[in-house]
Amino acid sequence: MIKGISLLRPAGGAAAYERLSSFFAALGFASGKGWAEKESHPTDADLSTSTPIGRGASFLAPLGNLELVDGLFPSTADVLVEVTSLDSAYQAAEAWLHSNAGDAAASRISPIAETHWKSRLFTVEPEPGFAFSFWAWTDPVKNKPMALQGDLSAENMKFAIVVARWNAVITDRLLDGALDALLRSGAGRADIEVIRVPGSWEIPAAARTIAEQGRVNAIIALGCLLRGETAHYEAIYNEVARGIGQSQQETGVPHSFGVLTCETLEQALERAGVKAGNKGFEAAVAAIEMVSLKRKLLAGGPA
Ligand code: DLZ
Repeated sequence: MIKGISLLRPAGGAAAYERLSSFFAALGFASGKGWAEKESHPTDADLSTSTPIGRGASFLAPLGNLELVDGLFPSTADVLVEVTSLDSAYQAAEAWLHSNAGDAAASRISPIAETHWKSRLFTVEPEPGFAFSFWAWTDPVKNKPMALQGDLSAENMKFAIVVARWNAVITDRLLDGALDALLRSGAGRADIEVIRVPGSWEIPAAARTIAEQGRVNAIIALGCLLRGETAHYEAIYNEVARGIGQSQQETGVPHSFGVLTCETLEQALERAGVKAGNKGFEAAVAAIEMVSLKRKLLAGGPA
């Protein structure tokens, strides 16, 4: 199995080795392990003091490729470095040359130019005789796999919000957050049902009944369990989470999980809109996205 590819260049002396290493570090390459080979001195107690007879500085890129070219060559240099932002790479290369190449700086870097292969490129010579071409696609999403994902429009979707009355000071805020998300995403008021249940324990049963009726596209479960004040907290929490998950899997109706599990009331307040966002809002957004994604998946791809 091929594992990787290394392009080796003699740096032409220790000073050039150090300069080129500093250039690649400045351009954002991750450094690899490198190596240093020393002459063995059986009498030397500490080999680390002996001079290396050879050393390698390693610079890593996420992808490598050995490319043969026939005919028109795509660049000036034979090492091509693809980057995500060519302008940032250019700035870094210019700054490095400015500090390290003195008056020769301007002559060692070409302007950025369009290529004949839908990209932009510049060539830089950090050390005389060592030219590297940096490039990026003109179309930034070229060659990137497009993810299939749900949209965040709630138009033409129906939702049920099942909300526990226990710890209402929290769950009312979660409900406000969920309604805010749905309405601002285009859901109609008539397309949102709010179902109140006594406590979080009762959420799965109600959610299941609604899901089986098929009258909504998604269910948003909202509750708040406080560890400090809940006997058998773990048992209740596990059962609520399991029941909501099971209802989702067995009915095929997306259920989003907005049941807070906190140590204290203060912590719950933070997650209900005071400091750390509103989990009701987040659960509603997740529900919208999952309805949209489900529609796309069932349609066999992006709409
Ligand atoms: C009983 C109880 C306790 C102690 N704590 C909570 C809680 O922190 N959060 C919550 O949503 N519900 C709690 N409950 C109520 C149970 O969920 C359930 O409603 C009752 O046990 C009745 O079945």
